[in-house]
Amino acid sequence: SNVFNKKEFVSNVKDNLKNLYRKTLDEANQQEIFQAVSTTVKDEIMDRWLATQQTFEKDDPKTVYYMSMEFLMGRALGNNLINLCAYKEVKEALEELGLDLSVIEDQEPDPALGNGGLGRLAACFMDSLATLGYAAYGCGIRYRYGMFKQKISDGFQVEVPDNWLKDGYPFELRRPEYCYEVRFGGNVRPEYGEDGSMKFVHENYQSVLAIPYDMPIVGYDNNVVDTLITWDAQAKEVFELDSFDKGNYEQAVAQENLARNLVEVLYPNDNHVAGKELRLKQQYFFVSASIQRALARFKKHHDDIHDLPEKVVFQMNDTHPTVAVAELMRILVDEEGLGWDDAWNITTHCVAYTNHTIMSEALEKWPIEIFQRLLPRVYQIVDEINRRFLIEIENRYPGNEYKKQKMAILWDGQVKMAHLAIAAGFSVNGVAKLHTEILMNQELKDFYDMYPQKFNNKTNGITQRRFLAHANPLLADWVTKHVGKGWITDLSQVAKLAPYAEDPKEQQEFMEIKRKNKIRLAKYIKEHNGIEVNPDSIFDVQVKRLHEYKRQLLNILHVMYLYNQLKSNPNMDFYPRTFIFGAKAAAGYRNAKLTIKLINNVAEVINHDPDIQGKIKVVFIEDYRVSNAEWIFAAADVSEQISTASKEASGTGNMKFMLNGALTLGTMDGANVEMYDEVGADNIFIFGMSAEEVIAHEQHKDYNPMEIYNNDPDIHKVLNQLIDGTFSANDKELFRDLYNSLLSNQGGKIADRYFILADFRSYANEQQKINSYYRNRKAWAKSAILNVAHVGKFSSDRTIQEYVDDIWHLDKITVKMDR
Ligand code: 26M
Repeated sequence: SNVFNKKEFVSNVKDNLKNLYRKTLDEANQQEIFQAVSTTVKDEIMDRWLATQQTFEKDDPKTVYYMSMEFLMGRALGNNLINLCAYKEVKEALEELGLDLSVIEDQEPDPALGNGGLGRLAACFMDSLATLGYAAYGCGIRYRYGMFKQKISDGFQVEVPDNWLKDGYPFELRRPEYCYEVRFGGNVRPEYGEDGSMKFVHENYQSVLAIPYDMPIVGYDNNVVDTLITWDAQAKEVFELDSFDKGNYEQAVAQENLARNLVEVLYPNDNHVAGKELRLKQQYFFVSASIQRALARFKKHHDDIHDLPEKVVFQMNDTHPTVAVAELMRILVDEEGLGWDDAWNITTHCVAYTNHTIMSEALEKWPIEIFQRLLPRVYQIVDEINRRFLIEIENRYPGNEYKKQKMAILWDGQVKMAHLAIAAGFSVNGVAKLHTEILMNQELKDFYDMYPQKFNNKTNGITQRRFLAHANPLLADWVTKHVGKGWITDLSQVAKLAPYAEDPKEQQEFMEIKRKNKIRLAKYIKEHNGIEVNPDSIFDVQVKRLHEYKRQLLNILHVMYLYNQLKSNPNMDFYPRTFIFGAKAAAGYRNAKLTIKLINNVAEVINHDPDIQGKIKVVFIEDYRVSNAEWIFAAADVSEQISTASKEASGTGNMKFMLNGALTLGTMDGANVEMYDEVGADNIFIFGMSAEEVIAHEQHKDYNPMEIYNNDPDIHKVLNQLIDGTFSANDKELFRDLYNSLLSNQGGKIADRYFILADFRSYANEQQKINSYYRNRKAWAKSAILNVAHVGKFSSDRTIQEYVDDIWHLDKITVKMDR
């Protein structure tokens, strides 16, 4: 199907340049051309978007509202062209004008309205929902500033604001006609009617207007375009400002400030809660607006609110939007006039909750004082939910005060958001098999005992459209050549690649594709880091947020160890290796930032040491983000997934590497476990303690890293190099905190709490196996191809179909278009 007629496309681009900038093609710069091309593509999307909306109107399908504080979308232009099946056509049309599509794509800012895994998962889910033909709205916040840009200065991370909207964003549509009011603060007063009735009146509040911006989510080759709603905040206009009325004026200024602050910036923490009041404001703001919009849509077709669960489901992406439970109750009780039981019955059939972490520092607990002051009426409702929940616990476990303490929603001066989500949600899911088991047997055991039927697993997935079709066109074509195009919407079809794994000619072709992708990345590294890397070396990659549990420190300590080995034994068996890192650290996370500095200092020393003859290179890629991730995955030989077992709920980067034919070096954690099951022990490198062993050590408090340090001379030497100036000649003390974190208990944190030293030897052993295995090119190629062939399960299409079958029960839609 020809989406664009080339001639027409070119003439539309020229028209758009004229209309947007009053310029001809020769006069326009690349950014202007990007805007004009994107506008042309958006116009094409518009017809499908309209047709999709008309289908919604006609068929009234059940709709999921995916509620998330984060959507880490990445660039839209290339992805939209892929899903419109127009990428090659447009690329050629532009070439005829002397333009390079990849240069134009590079003009687009990465919309980075998310931190990492959780936000990127939401983006993959939207892509799959549209591609599978389900009615879906993503609901989030239009942050003025997304995830910060990372600069590396003297080896340290510097955060730079991400002003992604500065040139205007072509793939969004402002919809002021669908605005809603959201109220904060004030007090609640009971008001009695003459008939003896009573209602609660919220007064003296501040309010803002929530203005939606719609972004199109283009399904693959099916005319379906779903919508990501991001909410902007605007002050309500205050009329008749009497110049003598100081109170009114101050009120108006306060509301302006509130609106501006609300959506100013994404909190750049990943798996860590800071408990900031503004964060709670953000949560309530987008949740309230989204629920209002969902109810308004529902009411266009229905007049009995009791039917809501048949048409609407709210999926809460972690606890961040959990205030939705109380907000929906508030609207049903206060505005729809329902009784409590009626409202509770509806609410608990409409909301479902996904848990993404067991890290205790990531559990959201709000001080009651803040919650009550900010959301007085919502708090009353939470209080009543809690009161009734405690009665339910009492009925189930009579006299068991301990259960009540552990499970209460309000306890110890705090609102526990996970408990609220589980008490109200009809579904509670983890994001990988192991993670869900840990939830059921450890972290949420009390809740599982009480509500076993709510718990279920939904192993994460990724979209092959972005992470293979767009990221790696060479491999995508190779796959298509062998199995046809079906994999683009049905990834299980890559299983048909398995026979080719044994074929020497295909092995060679595969390795040549990998080599070309490594050259592409090597150029990027040369341009951005000034470092020459050898495309014939093993590209060993760890890219993900920087967090102690993800153990980038284990990786770099091992690099130091290899360096020591090679220095003392220059002729040892060693295949050239390029260690590639990319990671942002939360701005206030000291050990994470210090680890970045350590990686950069180690790189500086090793990359310039002539003794090792360029056999090891260390590269820290600045500003790791969705757009450069696509190139990095395509070029990787080894994928480092080395979290302390039990800590990484799923991981999704692991799947993107596998899709691109990298071999995983990992622990039995998160979805690595299922990748191992799919690909088989011969094609993956597993090391380290099991989740069970880790949890046992945590419970028995019997781990002693000092013993390892004292008994293993290689480890001893590496740790000492943290404090002897080997990698910080000017300041021996620079890395003292990292050294201490491994060897001594400090401030409630126990020594080496992520078991780096415990796993070091088995990690080094697997790394040694990789070294030998890579020398056997055929064996390596075979394993790499088998990784691609067995990745089928890890498509987000599979994940979304499971959500639909087990939780959401959506209707499939078909969008017809006469063209
Ligand atoms: C909370 C409060 C205040 C500020 C920020 C937060 C916060 C933001 C993001 C907390 C956690 C956040 O993300 C957690 C996350 O990304 N979890 C990851 O989710 C992925 C998708 O399920 C999993 O694959 C990863 O294993 C998991 O770490």
